Amino acid sequence: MTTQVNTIYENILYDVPAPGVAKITLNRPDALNAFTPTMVREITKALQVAKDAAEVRAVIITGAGRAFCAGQDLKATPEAVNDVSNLLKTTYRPMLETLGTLGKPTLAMVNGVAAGAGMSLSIACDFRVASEKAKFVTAFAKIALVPDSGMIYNLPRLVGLGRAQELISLNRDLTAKEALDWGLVTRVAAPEELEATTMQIATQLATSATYAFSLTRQMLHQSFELDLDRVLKLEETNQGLAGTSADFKEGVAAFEAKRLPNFKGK
Ligand code: T3D
Repeated sequence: MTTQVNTIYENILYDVPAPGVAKITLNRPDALNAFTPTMVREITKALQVAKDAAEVRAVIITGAGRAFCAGQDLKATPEAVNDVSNLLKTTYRPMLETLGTLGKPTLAMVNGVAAGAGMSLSIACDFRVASEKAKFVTAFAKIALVPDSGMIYNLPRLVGLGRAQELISLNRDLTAKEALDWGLVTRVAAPEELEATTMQIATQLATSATYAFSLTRQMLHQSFELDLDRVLKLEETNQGLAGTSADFKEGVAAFEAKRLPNFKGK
């Protein structure tokens, strides 16, 4: 049963389409869901709502209509033209920080083109499930900007430096199939199967050991900056935390009883 919770938003929809799974839909289909400052603030707010809701244990971000998101709205955002740096600091940064510290798995359901900061948002999620019709376009070089919204952090981590450079500087389209081959997306689905495929993965994540997931995610991201000694220390600390969780007890009990675990994310 879908629970609609979208009355306070102008540019997005927020609903809970299945137990434990929240969905944020960028909802300016006539503008390919291009970001306005209002939309970016609303995504941040909806992410915070999902973070605070104990029953939500996975979050999907997608776009209405034929696009995922065309990046910053280049036609309708006077705020952006005046002070790009301040726009990033006051709108995009809080969105990316909230996403990065959500403590719950995030999935971009990439239904169509993801360009500029729209691509950045998709690669800031933990997983990407792409429609066969989706494509990824960095877009920044074409308008003489540098990548933003975390693209410089996330893209080389996902595809390596050479491929990141190619995508950014040559600004070539990356099809869904290529994105799968490059490890940028987790799964590609036919357009009519995109929702079901994404929901299946989201539901699996929402019933998994979410607390261990959030510790693991944090460790994976930190691992690029740490030497082996510090990684081993981090493992000792976080395994200490995971090892005292209710989910760990449940996991071991389920193993011994040869049944499926019933994880609560704690
Ligand atoms: O202030 C700041 O700018 C700082 C923040 C920066 C963050 C960023 O995201 S910068 C990057 C901004 N995004 C872009 O540069 C992408 C521009 N769009 C495109 O490259 C292409 O439109 C797409 C690859 C996204 C899609 O191509 P396609 O062929 O599927 O569609 P189209 O025909 O190009 O576009 C359809 C319509 O959407 C068209 O309007 P029209 O002519 O039918 O009235 C097009 O102008 C409009 N549109 C597409 N992207 C944007 C947009 N309108 C406003 N802003 C857009 N970003």
